[in-house]
Amino acid sequence: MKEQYRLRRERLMEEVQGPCLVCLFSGQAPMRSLDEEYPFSVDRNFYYLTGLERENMALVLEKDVSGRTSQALYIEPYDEYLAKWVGGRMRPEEAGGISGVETVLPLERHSGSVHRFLDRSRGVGPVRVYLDLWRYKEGQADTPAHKLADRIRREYPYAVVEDVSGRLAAMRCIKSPEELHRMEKAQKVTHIALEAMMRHAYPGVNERELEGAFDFALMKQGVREHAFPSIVAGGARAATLHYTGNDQPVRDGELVLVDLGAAWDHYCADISRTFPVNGTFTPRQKEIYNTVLEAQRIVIDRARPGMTFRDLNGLVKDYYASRLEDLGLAAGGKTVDDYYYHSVSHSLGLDTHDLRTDRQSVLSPGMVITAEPGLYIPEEGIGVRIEDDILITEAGAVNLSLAFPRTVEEIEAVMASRG
Ligand SMILES: [Mn+2]
Repeated sequence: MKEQYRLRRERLMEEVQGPCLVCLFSGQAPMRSLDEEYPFSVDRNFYYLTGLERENMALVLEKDVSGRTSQALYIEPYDEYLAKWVGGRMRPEEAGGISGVETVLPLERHSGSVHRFLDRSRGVGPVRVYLDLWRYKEGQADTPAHKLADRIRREYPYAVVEDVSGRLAAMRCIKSPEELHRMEKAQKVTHIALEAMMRHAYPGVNERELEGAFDFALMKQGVREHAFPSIVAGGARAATLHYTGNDQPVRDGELVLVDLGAAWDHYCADISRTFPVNGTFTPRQKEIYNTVLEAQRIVIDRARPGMTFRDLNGLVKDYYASRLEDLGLAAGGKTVDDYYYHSVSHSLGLDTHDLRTDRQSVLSPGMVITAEPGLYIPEEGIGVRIEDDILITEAGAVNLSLAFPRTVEEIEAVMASRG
């Protein structure tokens, strides 16, 4: 993997305009209460370029006036005392070994090295500092990158601060064979755990217990990392898209909608399945289920490079529109939007909602996206979503989730194998 990280850094340095610095930070766990922290989760762009997943590290890539590049990692010093409490910090040779960055320096020298570069570049013409300045929402807390951006704008007015997050998103969008391998591992462990959960279902089971059955089956495989908090929603609760209460009993005759996924080396699986808690679909449930399944089949069959996310969603909406009357859902002027109110795909990778794709984003070979149509009829206590993860290739989509039970017959067969 070391070679991969090195190539990614080199590619990024080819794309940015010199003389410049690119600075990325691994991040820090926020404090939770008193002396406790939230679990640490590494900055995904930092991880993508280094393979390192420790707190308080910084990566600096430099391109000088003549176009020569150099790289350095800044890490906290190894601490024998801390090692006895929480395990040792990484030693420089270890960090260098994983990332392939040869120069590893103490973190306290980071600020000085940024200063030296900017000071040297005074008067040579435009000099740039590239930082990850992505913010999801207004008022979001400043990251070390935002703080550094403010400082540079204040103290080095001749330097131009640029946001590098878009370039990294474009790179991360296209998966390498090594990344796909990790995504396949995430699919595999998720598949095993999902079937274990389905076999654990019985009328009256609490959603929480099903969530636990999934988690237990993951941990049995040595996996603890989830792509996102599991959704386990019985009956009408399935109509709440991001329901995570997971604490109600599922009654006999109801469907359970689950949306969950493990992560393998931070690469995510994102799967939804809907199954009858008692093991057998009613005719009406089957009718709705098969409509969603057909919508998914159409999306997976037709997805190919050049299409947009909006095109994919259009396929689902057109198909549903043609079925609404037959399903008895057109009464009272109701439309598809009353029963289907999310979109069918998002990109997937190191993050569950991997990149800032919008409806106009175009599919390219090497992208991994979800295919997840749903239909939600709360007045009938029915919510169905079927979600697989697909790889876009020149020849069309490859379903990475092919092994999961998908049809009514396959799902009933898994349920029938309960002990
Ligand atoms: Mn999804």
